Amino acid sequence: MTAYRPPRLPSSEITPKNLYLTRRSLIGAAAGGLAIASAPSVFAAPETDYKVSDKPTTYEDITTYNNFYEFGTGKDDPARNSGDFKARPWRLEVGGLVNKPTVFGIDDLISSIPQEERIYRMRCVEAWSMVIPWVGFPISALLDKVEPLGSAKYVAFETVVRPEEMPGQRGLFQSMPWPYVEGLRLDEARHPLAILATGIYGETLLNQNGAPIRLVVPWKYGFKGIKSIVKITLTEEQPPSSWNLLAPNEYGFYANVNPDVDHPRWSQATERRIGEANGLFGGARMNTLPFNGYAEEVAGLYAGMDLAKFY
Ligand SMILES: Nc1nc2c(c(=O)[nH]1)N[C@H]1C(S)=C(S)[C@@H](COP(=O)(O)O)O[C@H]1N2
Ligand SMILES: [Mo]
Repeated sequence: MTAYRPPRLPSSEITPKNLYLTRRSLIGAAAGGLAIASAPSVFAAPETDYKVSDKPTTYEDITTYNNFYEFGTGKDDPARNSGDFKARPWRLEVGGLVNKPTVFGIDDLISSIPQEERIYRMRCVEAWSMVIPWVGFPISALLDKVEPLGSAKYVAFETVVRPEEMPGQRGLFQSMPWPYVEGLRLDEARHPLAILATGIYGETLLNQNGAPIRLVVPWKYGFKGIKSIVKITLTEEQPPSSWNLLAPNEYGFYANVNPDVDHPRWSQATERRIGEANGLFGGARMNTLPFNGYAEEVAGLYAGMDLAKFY
């Protein structure tokens, strides 16, 4: 099997779009059972610090099997119900405990920071997973612009509230309190693996995946990946996170992928890779790795912490 590798960090360029189109048709061909003998040269990328040898999930699966409750609670709701959502123009407000609070226009922000491609394994708390070629930039690059104060210990994130465009935020369809909120410790947010994504497979992020900008933290469960962010605030206190507010015994603030700590209602020891051939037991089941396979890079962030307590 071909090794798929994201570029060495820091990388300076996005892979040209036509390469992604080629990739997509190759991945599609692979999914259809055709030979992909020609794939290695297309996928070849420089040696990297962050290797992913898994085959990327198809663009089709990544953009049609989603969690985005602002558009409904079904996996196919976000793709079906996000057509009216307007991801441009977009303002991202970054403030709180910083020297330079700033309101960024999304396209100015994107063009001011080199975009990188990162193929990451993603793991949802419901025990399914995908491998996604994200385009984006380290959160650190944004934090450097606003200069966090020494007193800042956490980063709080907030999704847009727009009931006119988001049916899941209207009346009876409301499934949780809005806005959706999330948070990271500042050192987690500063880790080079933590990115703000603006695209997938070289394409501008689609609405269902959190356009125009969303969080990606590959060693944590998917619900930390807050979408369509309008506000980022540096704080001294640990910020709230939506799923933790809703069910604190099921979803913790840390949400690190951990096969040894089960969700109260199901095991987290194995995962089902979306799009992989269905086997005898209903899907390509694989063992879940500590920190989703990124332990070498991130375990040090949690040295001395009881991860069963801080789940
Ligand atoms: N604003 C917002 N962000 C969200 C969610 C949501 O419902 N609302 N769902 C989360 C969950 S549970 C997951 S698994 C991921 C899914 O991201 P994807 O659909 O792009 O794969 O988004 C996360 N971010
Ligand atoms: Mo999730």
